[in-house]
This record gives sequence, structure tokens and C-alpha cells, in this order.
Amino acid sequence: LDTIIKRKREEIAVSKAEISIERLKNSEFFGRKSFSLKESVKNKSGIIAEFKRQSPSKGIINNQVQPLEVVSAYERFGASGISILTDRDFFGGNFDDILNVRNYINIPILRKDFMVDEYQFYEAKSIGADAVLLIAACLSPDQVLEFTELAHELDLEVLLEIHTEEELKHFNADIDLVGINNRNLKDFKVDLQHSVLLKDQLPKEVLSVAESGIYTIEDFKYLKQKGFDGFLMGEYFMKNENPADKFAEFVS
Ligand code: IGP
Repeated sequence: LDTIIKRKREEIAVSKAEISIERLKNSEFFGRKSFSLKESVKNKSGIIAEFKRQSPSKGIINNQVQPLEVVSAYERFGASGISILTDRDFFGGNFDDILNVRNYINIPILRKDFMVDEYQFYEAKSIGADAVLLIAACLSPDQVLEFTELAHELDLEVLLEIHTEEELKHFNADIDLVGINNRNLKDFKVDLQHSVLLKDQLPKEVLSVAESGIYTIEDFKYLKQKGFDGFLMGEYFMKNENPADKFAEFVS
């Protein structure tokens, strides 16, 4: 994680030098009304389906499929939202993956990246994202609060990701959704039970999302029965030649 953050800061420095915030604000998506991930998680399947080509823990997952065909089918089969990785160096993503699909789908898009600088929130808005991920493990509670306010000013919702009891301190009442990562980002171990116990310590009224390592319908049903509202799933769909078919089968 430290390596990723270090690289991310270098990348941001380059972007800032190339494109000013003022220029980002000229994007056609500034001023566009976002779709609410919160509402969509409440009102549909709860599944936030992810477009992810590769990851540090799994290597290449799928680099054959095109984002538009995958995400439009995710939408058609009832996804609450789409998560799109925009990190290039570690996840093989890029901004075009969001830009190229934005105008063709009518459900919220979460920009999934490592958000450590204000600049990235303007970027997220400029490419047409509706929500951003804040990872507690790379931010202080004060930064989470500051970034949440900035996100809201830009009409972006916030999904705060936590993994440990300690990270509950990063929660604040303005957060839109809390994701509990079943996967430890330091050693990549997955433990659903751990997430269920952590969820019990969150305020009852906050929308909760179980993230990562959901590979069977039993996992999904178990987490749902334990009260999770949302389910962020990537690899289970993406590792197939046709991710959308896998999605359709899963929700049927
Ligand atoms: C999806 P999975 O195991 O279904 O592919 O997981 C998603 O939760 C995972 O990609 C993720 C992630 C992250 C990726 C969760 N938190 C933070 C990058 C950064």
C-alpha cells in the first residue's frame, strides 16, 4: 500500500503540472447532476459490480473485454452501481474507462482509486464519476472529513472503506456509505467473519457495503442476512471471458 501511495503522489504531481483545476472545471461533466449511489444501493440489487483488469494480488484478471459492453450489461441485469478502477500502474485502469461509458449508462459510477489529494476529486468530477472511494488506511480522520466535504461540494458521494476496528475512528456523520473490506490490503487475506463483526460496531442507520472476496452465492446470502446493504464484487465476474453473463447468472 505504501508503494502504491508513493507512486500515486508522483502521478498527481505530473497531472497537476499538465492540467490545472481550472481546466478540469471546463469539462462537460462539471455541473452535471450525479446519480446517487446511496439511493441506488437501497433500491436495487445492492451489487456494485466492478470493472477491474488486474490487481497486485491477482495479476491479470481480464484484459480482453471492453468496459462499455461489460458495464452496460451489468446495468441491464440490475447492478446498483459500477466501480471502475482508474489506477493505471497497479490496476491497469485509466480515465477513459469512465469517460467512454459515462454517457451510455444511467446508474452511478464509483471512481475507484487511491485518493490522497484534493486534485483527484476535481479529476473524478471532470470524468463523470458520481462517487469516490476513500480508503481509511491511507488517510487520517481529519483528511477523511475534509475530503468528504470537498466531494459533497462537487456533488460526489463518498464510500469510506475500512478494514480494522481502529479505522472506525475515520467515520463521520457526513459519509454516505461505509465499505468494509473483507480483504486486508497489507497481506491480501480475505475474512468475511471479520467484516461481520466490524459491521456490528457501525451506527445502525449507515449504509454498509461488504467489499471483496465474495465468490459464491452463499457468501452473498450470508452477508445480506447479516445486514449488509451493498456488495462490491469484482473478480468473481471479471475473471470470466464474459463478465456480464456471470453477473446475470449470479443475480438470477
Ligand atoms: C472487489 P473482488 O475480490 O470482488 O475483486 O473485490 C473490490 O472490493 C476490490 O477491488 C477493492 C479494491 C479496494 C481495489 C476493494 N477495495 C481498494 C483497489 C483499492
